[in-house]
Amino acid sequence: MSRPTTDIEDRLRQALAARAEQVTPASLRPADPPKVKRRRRFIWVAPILAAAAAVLAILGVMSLVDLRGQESTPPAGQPTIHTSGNCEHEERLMSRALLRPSDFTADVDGDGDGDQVATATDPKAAPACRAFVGVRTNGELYSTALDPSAVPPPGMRAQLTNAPDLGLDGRADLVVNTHSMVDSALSQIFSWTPDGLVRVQAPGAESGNITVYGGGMTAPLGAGCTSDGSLVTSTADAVDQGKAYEVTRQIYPVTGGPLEFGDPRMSHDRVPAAQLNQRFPEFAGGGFVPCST
Ligand SMILES: [Ca+2]
Ligand SMILES: [Ca+2]
Repeated sequence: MSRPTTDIEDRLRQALAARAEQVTPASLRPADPPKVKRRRRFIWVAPILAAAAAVLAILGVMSLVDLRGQESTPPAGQPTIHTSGNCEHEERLMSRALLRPSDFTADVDGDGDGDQVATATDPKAAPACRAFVGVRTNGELYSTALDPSAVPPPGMRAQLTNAPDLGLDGRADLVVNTHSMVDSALSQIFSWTPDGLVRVQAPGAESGNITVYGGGMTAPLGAGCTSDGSLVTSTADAVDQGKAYEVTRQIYPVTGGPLEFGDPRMSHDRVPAAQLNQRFPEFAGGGFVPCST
């Protein structure tokens, strides 16, 4: 039993039937499946991303090359410098001191050629980094810090004063006046090793520093060397109301490297005051002449 239709339904059915009769195989579209039309932005994004990746890769390689260069390659023409490694300004100060023209040369490493030697002072640094001594040899720079037990006070500078060959091993040793005393040349001694300069403890002094000359008129001090390369340290006491001096000399032979001193040979003399500096030139600052070249 079918449901009765309305007039509107009958008229719609008739209209659709009439439209269906107009459809032929030629009017139908090809029976291709529907296609999804992709958005074009994906077509452009891929090359952009690829190009960006390539640029980043190139920059990355360039960056690595640059960083490696800073780590391993010193500036062109700049010699390698070996420092004590503990002081902020040592490398800069000593590079400048050793690369500028200087008249002070000595064969520090004993290869027969003179080496440029220099000192530098960092007046604002703590005592451990206050002053340095260095040598330029075989195209490289070697620096080390003065011991903090005696360093230049504000306004003063370390000064290289002598380069005697203690031990007569062909290697000049360096005597550096710290200028830490007003009336005395309180100095430190440095000697060459395969690793560079090292400070040598001077014998007979608790601090390891040595007074090259000074001490005043009543109790002068002096240091020097003998013609066979032994170290000399001398003291004198004024006697006879200043007309004469009692002089005690201690002569330390070098018994090993870099500078190892043996037991001293001691001597005592009494000399007229007027003959003190002539007989014992160490009291006048000329004591290292006998073993210097
Ligand atoms: Ca040399
Ligand atoms: Ca020597």
